[in-house]
Amino acid sequence: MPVTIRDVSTILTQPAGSRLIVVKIVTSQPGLYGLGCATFTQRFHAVHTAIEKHLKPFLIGRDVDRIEDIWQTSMVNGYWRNGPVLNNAISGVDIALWDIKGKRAGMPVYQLLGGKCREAAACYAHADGGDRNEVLDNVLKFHEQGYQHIRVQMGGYGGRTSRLRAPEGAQEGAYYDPREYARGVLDMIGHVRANTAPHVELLHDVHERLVPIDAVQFAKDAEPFKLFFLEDPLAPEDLEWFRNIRRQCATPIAMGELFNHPREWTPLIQDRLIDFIRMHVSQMGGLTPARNAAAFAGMYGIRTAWHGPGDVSPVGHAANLHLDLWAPNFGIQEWCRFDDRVSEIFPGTPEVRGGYMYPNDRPGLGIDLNEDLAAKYPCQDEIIDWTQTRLPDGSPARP
Ligand code: GCO
Ligand code: MG
Repeated sequence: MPVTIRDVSTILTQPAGSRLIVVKIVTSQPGLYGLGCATFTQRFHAVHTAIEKHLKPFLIGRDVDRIEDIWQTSMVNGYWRNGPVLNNAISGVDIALWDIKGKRAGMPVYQLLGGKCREAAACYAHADGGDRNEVLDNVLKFHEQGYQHIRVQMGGYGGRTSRLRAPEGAQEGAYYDPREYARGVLDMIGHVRANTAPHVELLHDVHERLVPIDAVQFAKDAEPFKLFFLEDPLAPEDLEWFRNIRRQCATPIAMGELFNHPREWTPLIQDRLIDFIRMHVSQMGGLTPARNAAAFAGMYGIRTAWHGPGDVSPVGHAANLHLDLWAPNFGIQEWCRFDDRVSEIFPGTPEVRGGYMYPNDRPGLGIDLNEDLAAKYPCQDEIIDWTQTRLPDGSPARP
């Protein structure tokens, strides 16, 4: 008698900044349930509706063991496939089914993927600052905490604009000056590099804030600083420009958090145009496609660096960790350091010690969810403003 899906529920909670979306699948076996991450923080209502109104009726009664069949049929059940909302909804189901399979097998999910290649996943921390000295201070602080890999930003993404030259009547928005950002950040990276030991690995996130040719120049200018990787130098809409970067410099490139379709990452992998795949696992549809992409990338000498910001739930970070412990081509893991309130809502949230993220080796993902506590922090509606980016002349820019 197969164990089947008895109920599918969506837990929406916002305990600290980001709105988090977790799917809970309750099975026909008393006490057996799984958790999955479906977090698309900017469109949480849409994901919630996709799960409750479209996936749940489709899933009730299905055999929990058939993860692949459920992933494939869920992806095409609405005929049109992929996209951030549907992928996140399916991811919540997919990751929950992997959690269930691990619990049924009495094994952590990394065992189901092929077992450990490492005891813990090396993580990178986020150092920022208003000027190059403040960034350097924060880099040194993180290094003292044991992080060997540190991302350096100066004024977040796109930097801070020192002077606005917008024309009369320009629209409101989050203004930045791409070329001022590039000049300032390259100076900061050079300063940090000159004042840290060579073994301190530096990373930087361009966050698609430069026009393509300036991104090529930025990667070339950054080459002497031997970055561990330069992230999102281009937007997904400019994928063909990766060839230009690769032809002109050896700065390692990471890309993927914005990807929602395999046709975005497969060409970059096949032509070895990037060095790290950085997809947001729930944006690509869950553990099933992430495992496939990691194995495919490994055949081309490309490593993993799964997206791991504050708008991935602790369940999503746990899924990242199981992939990280297994993948022979693991690169690095982004980590955002949840506060105690979040860890209280999600018992078993991965722990980072001395720059490494450790599993707890409980069956499944090894994480749980206190729904009563989560309910105390309902998701708040908000019109996102940081993505309303504009160039100095007031024209819209990708965030
Ligand atoms: C990163 C990402 C994030 C995104 C955020 C969008 O490298 O972690 O760029 O900071 O901007 O996840 O909601
Ligand atoms: Mg990024």
